[in-house]
Amino acid sequence: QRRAITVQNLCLSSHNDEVHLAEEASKKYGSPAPTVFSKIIDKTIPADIIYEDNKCVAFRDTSPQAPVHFLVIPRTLIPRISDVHDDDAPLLGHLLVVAKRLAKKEGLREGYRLIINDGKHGAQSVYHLHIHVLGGRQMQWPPG
Ligand code: TR5
Repeated sequence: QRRAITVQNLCLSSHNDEVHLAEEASKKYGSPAPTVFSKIIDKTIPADIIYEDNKCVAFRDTSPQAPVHFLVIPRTLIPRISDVHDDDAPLLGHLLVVAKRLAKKEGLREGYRLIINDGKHGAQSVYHLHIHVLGGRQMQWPPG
């Protein structure tokens, strides 16, 4: 009983941290300052990059929420999915195809989940569009 409460509290606190982080990040939305993902793209900070081409980069999330958790991001800065234009469709399609290809390469044969968080209510914490790819365990529904 005691252990269950502790684990539940831990989950709750990590959930709240994520939401808090997202709230803080939303205040900086629109700022010209490069995000941490721009620095990963130009390699001024290190990341565990698993794929890159002329349109996108994929790297492992430093706070994995599943045995396999990586992000696929465009090289060009689109802050969030709600900012995309009609002519971004080929780029978005490319990101999805790359996500699918890498999921296969990572051995996610039983399925996986793709997530795009948008803005404050979507709990987005980095304002550089990214697709989360999570797999290697059973996902639950609905998400929190
Ligand atoms: O909440 P959203 O959807 O915006 O997701 C942002 C994701 O970026 C979170 O899952 C973070 O764990 C992840 N993240 C944050 C940083 C980071 C990262 N993944 C890889 N490498 C990272 N570096 C070097 N620095 C971060 N601040």
